[in-house]
Amino acid sequence: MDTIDIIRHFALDGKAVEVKPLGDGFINDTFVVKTDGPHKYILQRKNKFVFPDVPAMMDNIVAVTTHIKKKVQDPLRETLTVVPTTDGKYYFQTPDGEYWAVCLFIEDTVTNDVASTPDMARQGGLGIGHFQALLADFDKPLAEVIKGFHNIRWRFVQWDEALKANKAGRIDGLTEEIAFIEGRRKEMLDFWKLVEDGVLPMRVTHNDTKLSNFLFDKATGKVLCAIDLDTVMSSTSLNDVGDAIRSYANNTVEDDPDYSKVWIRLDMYEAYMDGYLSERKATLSESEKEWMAFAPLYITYEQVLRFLMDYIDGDVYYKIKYPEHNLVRTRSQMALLRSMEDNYPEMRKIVAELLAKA
Ligand code: GN1
Ligand code: MG
Repeated sequence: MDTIDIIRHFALDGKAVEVKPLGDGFINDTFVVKTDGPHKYILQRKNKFVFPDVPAMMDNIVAVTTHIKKKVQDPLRETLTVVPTTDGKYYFQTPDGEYWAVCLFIEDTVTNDVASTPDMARQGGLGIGHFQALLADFDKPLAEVIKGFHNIRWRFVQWDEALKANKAGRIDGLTEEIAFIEGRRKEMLDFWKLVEDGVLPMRVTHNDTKLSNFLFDKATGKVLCAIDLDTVMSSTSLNDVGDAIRSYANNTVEDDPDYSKVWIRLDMYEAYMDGYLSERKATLSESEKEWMAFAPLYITYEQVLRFLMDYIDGDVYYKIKYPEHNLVRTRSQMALLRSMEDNYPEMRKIVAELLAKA
């Protein structure tokens, strides 16, 4: 089915006149829809390989955005608005089994791939801090849309299987990368055990907090809202911080093939944490404060594992732009993790100082 035929199944205000591809997400296919009415819309084909239960995922998104809308001044701009189909569902399924969903296009906004200034990083910290704060009293159960998404114990189950299967026959050339993963296995499992044991609390989290998943207001440069709510689930709020730092505080893009350009910028880290903690400081537990600085190391490690595992599996999960893309992503994120490890004492100090600040 053509995208223009698909969009006709949604309850738009006006008639769709043009559907054009937008951006280059790794997971879904995204289009912007022009109409003869007052709004533009975002049409997405949701990746059913990544999201095995799209209806449950859409229910999560509607529940969370409905909650946020009750609390903000401008409910059409400060969170996503899911647009139902003409028969009242939050997705449309084509005869070939693909799932499509629509939300309002939020005008006069920009997204960024790399934080260009510490103030942008501070805005990002405010953005996710605010998102988590708005959802602090959300008490409905959320579906686990991707099993064990940021659960490293589950990732190791997948990893061990991937190594054993060696589907793409690539393992022989990966001695250094595999040793990198294995050498840190215990440290990462020890961290995750804190979540499993309830030492670190479960909260509503976004789970994909890279910079490009936030809209910034074009006029003010201030963060407006979190988008890409596909992975909203219960997890530790630390993961949202960790994943954000992985993108905001990287000196370059996540797949830069020039690894000498990859390092963690502490000015960006400090600014991000300043924004985040200003929203969340009062409600964080002692254990969350204690482990806050470790979060970027954990998530960057997980990302190394996921990119490398996909390379080993033959590039089945992430979209790639060239044959070695997943390996370059792996190595680039390895360089980032090394830089975080070198700077970990400094990161702890920054968090402690910000927490001590009135
Ligand atoms: C994917 O959906 P997108 O492209 O924003 C991935 C994230 C990774 C990210 C790496 C559902 O994010 O977990 O961190 O790529 N999302 C999913 O850029 O796997
Ligand atoms: Mg995403």
